[in-house]
Amino acid sequence: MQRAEPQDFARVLSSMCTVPHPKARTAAERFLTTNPGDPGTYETVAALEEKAIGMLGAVAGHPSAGGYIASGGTEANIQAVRIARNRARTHRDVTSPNVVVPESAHFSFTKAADVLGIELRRAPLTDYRVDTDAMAALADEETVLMVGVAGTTEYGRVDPIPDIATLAHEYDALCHVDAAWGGFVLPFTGHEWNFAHAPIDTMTIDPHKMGQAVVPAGGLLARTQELLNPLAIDTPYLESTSQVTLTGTRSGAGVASAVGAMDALWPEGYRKAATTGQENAEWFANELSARGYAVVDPVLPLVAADIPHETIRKLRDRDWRISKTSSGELRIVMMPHVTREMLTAFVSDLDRIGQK
Ligand code: 0PR
Repeated sequence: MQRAEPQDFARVLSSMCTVPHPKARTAAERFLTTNPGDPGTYETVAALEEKAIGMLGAVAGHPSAGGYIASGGTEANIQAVRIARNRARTHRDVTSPNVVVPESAHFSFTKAADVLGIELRRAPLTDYRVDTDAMAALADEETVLMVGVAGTTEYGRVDPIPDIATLAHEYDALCHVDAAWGGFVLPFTGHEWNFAHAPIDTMTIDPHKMGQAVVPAGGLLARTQELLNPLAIDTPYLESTSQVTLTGTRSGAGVASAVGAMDALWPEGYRKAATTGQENAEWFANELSARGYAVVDPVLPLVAADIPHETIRKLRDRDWRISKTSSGELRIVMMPHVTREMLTAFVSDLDRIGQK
């Protein structure tokens, strides 16, 4: 069978990447050779990055947030852990730091722990959301950060963010929210997830996922620009005197595309994508339930269902780009390119193959 070409999303059902908005693509092409890591030389893209952070802040309920456009959610999460570790080192003399995360946290926190030399403590979940009593039981005076996920990678669930923020501050730790995927969907739901709902300190919110920007465009937001200071290192030979980013040379294309996408889509375009995605999730979940498969109720536009491994393998052989949760469930992410027609064709293939 012919394999999908690059940028052919016709059978991609489990990815968190999507077709960029046309304005995001055009903007990216214009800025392909610029480097926001050198704002003294690339002034236009540097100004665009400020605009991008202002817009991301608006999406996250805090238009005056500080931050920068990162390479993705992994970098943003690593940097959030780094801020918390460095701050606790200077403010509280913490020498053996730990970070408390939900068991559902993305594996980028495992990378952060490894790179930064901190201990990761994983709190168990109840009904796919972190148990805050369990988080409290894991915390101590060396806890520098508590993390909540707003839109988990595997089940699209939202942790009790206000409770996590309160708990974190009781320990003089920071609170980080990972809304890498959920950030552009949650504004159109009733969930309490953002800076306006809780005194959270930092957030990951990625334009290159539901934001419909090109890859790479991740977002790190901080309640204040000063919160980024623990990341600053001197840059002696550049016009700018310090840098808070993890990477040096960065993608101007990603920055420009984030602005292009948000200019075009915030808020109505994102509202439409979120609404359509949720409708598709519920339709798809019903179709699978009607066939006797156990489905995890889709709170956000993401469906996990218990489909036999052999059936998933055969669907992959039919070129469906699908993946499984760590428990082995089929996981479909209702990204903006995933249409009802694609899902209908998928269900037909499932009917042809599926030996329940
Ligand atoms: N936080 C959350 C909640 C995520 O879901 C992810 C990515 C990250 C952080 C890390 O973001 P970056 O990948 O931008 O560094 N979750 C996706 C996943 O694991 C990543 C992905 C994206 C995988 C596209 C496959 C794919 O085709 O499913």
